[in-house]
Amino acid sequence: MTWQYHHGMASVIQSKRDDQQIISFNPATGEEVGRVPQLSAAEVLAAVDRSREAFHKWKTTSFRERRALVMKAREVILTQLDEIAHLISAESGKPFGEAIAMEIAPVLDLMQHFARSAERMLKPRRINIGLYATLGRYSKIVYHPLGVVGIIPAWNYPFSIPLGETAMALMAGNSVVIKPSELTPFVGLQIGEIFERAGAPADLVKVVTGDGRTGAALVDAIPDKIMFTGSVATGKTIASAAAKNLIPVVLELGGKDPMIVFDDANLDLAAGAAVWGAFCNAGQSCSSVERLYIQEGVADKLTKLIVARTRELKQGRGDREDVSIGAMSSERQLRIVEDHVNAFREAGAKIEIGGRVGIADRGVRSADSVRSKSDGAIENEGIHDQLSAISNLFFEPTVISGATNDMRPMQEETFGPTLPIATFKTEEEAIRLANDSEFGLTASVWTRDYAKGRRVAEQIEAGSVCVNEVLYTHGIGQTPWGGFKNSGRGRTHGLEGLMELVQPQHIHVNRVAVLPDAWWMPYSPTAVETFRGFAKYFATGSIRKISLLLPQLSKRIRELLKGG
Ligand code: TXE
Repeated sequence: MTWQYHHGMASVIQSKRDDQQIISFNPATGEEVGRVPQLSAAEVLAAVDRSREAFHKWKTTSFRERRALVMKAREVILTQLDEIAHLISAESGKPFGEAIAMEIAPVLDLMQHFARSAERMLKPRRINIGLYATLGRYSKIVYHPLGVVGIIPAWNYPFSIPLGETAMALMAGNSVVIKPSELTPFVGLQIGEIFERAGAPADLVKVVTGDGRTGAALVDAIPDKIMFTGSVATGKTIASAAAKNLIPVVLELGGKDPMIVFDDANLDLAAGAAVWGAFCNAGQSCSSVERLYIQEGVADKLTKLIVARTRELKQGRGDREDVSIGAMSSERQLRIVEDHVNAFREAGAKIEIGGRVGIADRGVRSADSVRSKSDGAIENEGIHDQLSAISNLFFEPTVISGATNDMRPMQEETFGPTLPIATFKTEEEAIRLANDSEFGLTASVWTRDYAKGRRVAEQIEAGSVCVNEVLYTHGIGQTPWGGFKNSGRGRTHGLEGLMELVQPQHIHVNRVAVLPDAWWMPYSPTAVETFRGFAKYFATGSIRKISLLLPQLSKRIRELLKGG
């Protein structure tokens, strides 16, 4: 059986699985994108075995060869730019333009950066070993690849996240097995095809499709590293499964990212940033603005600016170029957003705009048109009884005022197009409210006082904090990405991310290997006196003090030489 894109209306439920296959749907239209196999544990194990064979050849390649492959893959992407963007849009629901801006352009930049810089970043380097150097020794670090890197991404950035990690892993000399999200399997397969078209050796980049069971099988197949993006719950499951075989894991687990606006900020800019930061990718970004804290004096003004900008946004199918907000990627995610908005309402917060499932009047399609089309499609496909239909997967961009941290949705990740607003009086209160969360991925601080901005940024418990910017730093592949607290463990991107994909080896050389070391056996009263000297003089790191030890040291060496 071939697994190809398939067109035809089916349902607005985006992903339906059985034991053999996964059906991928366009969440904005209900069209079936195609079907892929649900691979078994045995098939995943075989893929990892083949990947390991590919690794043994790839690890011997030069940086030049690796660079050539990654740069060629970039070219392949550029020749298919619109096609890839449409596929990303079709499987995830995001606007086509956003797929180019937020996924393809940043990952192309990441690829060229690591293709050009990995050799320098992984160059063997000498370590300053202090006084040990006076004994004629030196140390250096060399970096070895790990082996097979298993990548388990989510559906929200189905192209840029796994592709960026793949490019970095390859530059470090590893092979890769990707298990794409069951909501976006064709985007995952596309990554494999890109490397195939770029001339990658067989099995160097493998893609295994399936749901969480396939992901679990990948962990159990004992790759040499797991790079995971997804929920805290699944992150914990993967970390504990990986621990059985001591497989190292990098976890990127989302966030509840705060944006703090002080009263001296440029409010026009802050309004635009809050709207983009909260609603980009329909809010389904781990670093999207999930909580907005505005200093009391400017809260009303900024809220009005935000509402006005939100009113201007068009929502609809991702393949339209004038659409800013697409569909949610799955019904499950839509239901979480609905639940959180209802919880805000019940807790007494005010819905300033939005708040409903469907597309508001300003949108480009009405909810009814989506509903009738998809209902018809279900009948046509004859799978009505297998798939539970919902009207559509759009949720209006929603601005909520009067939020407080004790409201449940101010603590749980929403991952949707909501912008809850709370207020604060002082700098200390803003920091306390921002840090009152189990998450700590990113944050942003808005002020014209840069010293204050940096001071506040450094007190926020988050892996990346922007001053007068928001959300986009995942797109700067040169910088490390990862979270504090429950937002994850380890880093992707940047030097720190590249270090996750290598095994450092320490090489220690004694260039004057003619005398025994004073700490060798047999021990004696002279030895013990020398060891006292190590503690008192050598361990100070001072050349002057170590010189006081020299008579005792030579006595001890003579003793060892006589004994030998
Ligand atoms: O994630 P899951 P879901 C958050 C967001 C969202 C929630 C759930 O709040 O509502 O997570 O999203 C694979 N062993 N984020 O259900 O389940 C699965 O097949 C191995 C934040 O999509 O974590 C998919 O490929 N793999 C986030 C991937 O894990 C398993 C991005 C993610 O699925 C597995 C997305 C298992 N036992 C959601 N079970 C972020 N960090 O940005 C599932 N998978």
